[in-house]
Amino acid sequence: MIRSHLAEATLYGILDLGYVDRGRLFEVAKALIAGGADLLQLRAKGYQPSEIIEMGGEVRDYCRASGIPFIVNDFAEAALELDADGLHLGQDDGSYEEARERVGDHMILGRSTHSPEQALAATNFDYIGFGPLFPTPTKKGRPGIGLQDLAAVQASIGSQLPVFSIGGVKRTNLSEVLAAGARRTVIVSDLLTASNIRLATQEAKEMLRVANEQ
Ligand code: TZP
Ligand code: MG
Repeated sequence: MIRSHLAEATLYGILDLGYVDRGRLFEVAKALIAGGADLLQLRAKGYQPSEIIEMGGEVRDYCRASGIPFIVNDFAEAALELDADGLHLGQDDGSYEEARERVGDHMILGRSTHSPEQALAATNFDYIGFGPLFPTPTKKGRPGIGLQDLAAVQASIGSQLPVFSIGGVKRTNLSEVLAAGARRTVIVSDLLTASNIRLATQEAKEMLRVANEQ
């Protein structure tokens, strides 16, 4: 069952339409997966569910063939129609119970959290994102929450569900994020804007592998 892949997942890649043109989605998905991304999310802010459904099919098929969970951001309707493996919800996207009722028992449900309180309140989800650690153009207008709470959140709930650090994480600061207690991370812009996405993904994955070996 694809949900069990989560336990081992360390690097979460996001196909963010703010960085990737629609016409390049498939090519970029292939590069992220070739580089070692363990999960892939389709994040298409400003698009309608119908457009997300239209653009997601090819990526979903490739993820499925590669054994990589394919997660849809924001829209249960699009996740269901695409037969996605998961749905990612922000703090304003409704409760766990509503979402679970809507998508059924098998879909992975993820939640964005921005404070230790929100993280501890989200343990019924299958995974959480915790951040943004640093201010980031990918999520404009949100302050960075810093690294100081990462270790405590990881220690208190990290054995119950995967905690992915997120927000301004780059290969150049990943060692600092790992030293602060992160075990898993989302990286968006640093991978999507790299001149070689596959190699950039490999570099990040290797840093995560080494940190998790210790
Ligand atoms: N949620 C919190 S920060 C963020 C999201 C979707 C964006 C992360 O993108 P980047 O480019 O890795 O900072
Ligand atoms: Mg949302």
